[in-house]
Amino acid sequence: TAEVMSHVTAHFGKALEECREESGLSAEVLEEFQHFWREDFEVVHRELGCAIICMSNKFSLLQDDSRMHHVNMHDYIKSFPNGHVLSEKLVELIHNCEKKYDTMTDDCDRVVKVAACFKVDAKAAGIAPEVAMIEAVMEKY
Ligand code: BOM
Repeated sequence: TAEVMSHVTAHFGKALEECREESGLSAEVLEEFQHFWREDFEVVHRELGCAIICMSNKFSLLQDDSRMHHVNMHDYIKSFPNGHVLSEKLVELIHNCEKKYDTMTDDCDRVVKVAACFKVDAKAAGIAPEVAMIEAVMEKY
């Protein structure tokens, strides 16, 4: 659900500042991670892909090939309030997007495509959070 997704985004987004330098993602492109979900934010920058890889690695959510670690992602989502209602759906959506871009060899380029696909599909599935929902739970993390 969008409510659970707001918690996940608030928590995951806290890792952005630790990853800014090594990813090269400027504040001009993305100031706060929750803006990822804004209607007018375009998920297109290679540096965002690099940042998502770096952030995911802080929580062991990726395998060595920079694809999602299914079990760890499942457990991570389940750790949030009502996470069990979202975990399977989220892993399915992300994996479906990974399959579409599997031939791309540059990890940062591929992951930003996967993230853009995930944003579209999460909206369609009704689990995309509003930025205001994320801001309401930011202080919990
Ligand atoms: O193949 C690489 C898999 C990358 C997984 C992350 C994709 C989605 C990242 C963008 C949105 C994040 C919002 C919340 C955190 C979800 C883990």
